[in-house]
Amino acid sequence: STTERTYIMVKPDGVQRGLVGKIITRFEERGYKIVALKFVQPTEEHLEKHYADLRNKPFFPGLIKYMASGPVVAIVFEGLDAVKTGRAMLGATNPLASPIGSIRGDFCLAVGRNIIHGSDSVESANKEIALWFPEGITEWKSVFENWIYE
Ligand code: DAT
Ligand code: MG
Repeated sequence: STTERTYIMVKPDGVQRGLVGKIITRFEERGYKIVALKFVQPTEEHLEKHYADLRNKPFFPGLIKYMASGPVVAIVFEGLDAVKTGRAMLGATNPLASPIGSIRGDFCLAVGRNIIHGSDSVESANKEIALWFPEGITEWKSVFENWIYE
């Protein structure tokens, strides 16, 4: 549906490297609409909730440390097929396996410094949006809607 939502986050390395604008631009240019956005320094406790499914992985402690190492940009994008298309726009988890033209395929090299997060299913998107935006999102109507959708 055209109101599907995904949780996208520019990770600390993406912020430090000044890639926030480029990343947001890609989603805006594709036709996705921002419905929530904030700049935050996440706590380790909050990130452990975000990555709860990975808690038993050997890379989990390093992942939490990296993700807490600086501020992130938390964003909710809304639009047709936002979750699946968002994942395609990110590329693969490992940047070296990501197609040229994808965000990870164009801007990074190491799996542990892959600059961006994107929800992997509608169910996890809903969980992640509730975790990062307990205050809720802001619905609005874009004047371009009839030019982006039939
Ligand atoms: P994704 O971010 O593509 O959804 P994921 O949810 O499986 O991938 O893992 C979350 C993050 O954890 C990923 O972006 C980078 C890190 N990670 C995943 N697999 C890893 C590995 N084998 N070694 C180091 N870090 C890894
Ligand atoms: Mg994931």
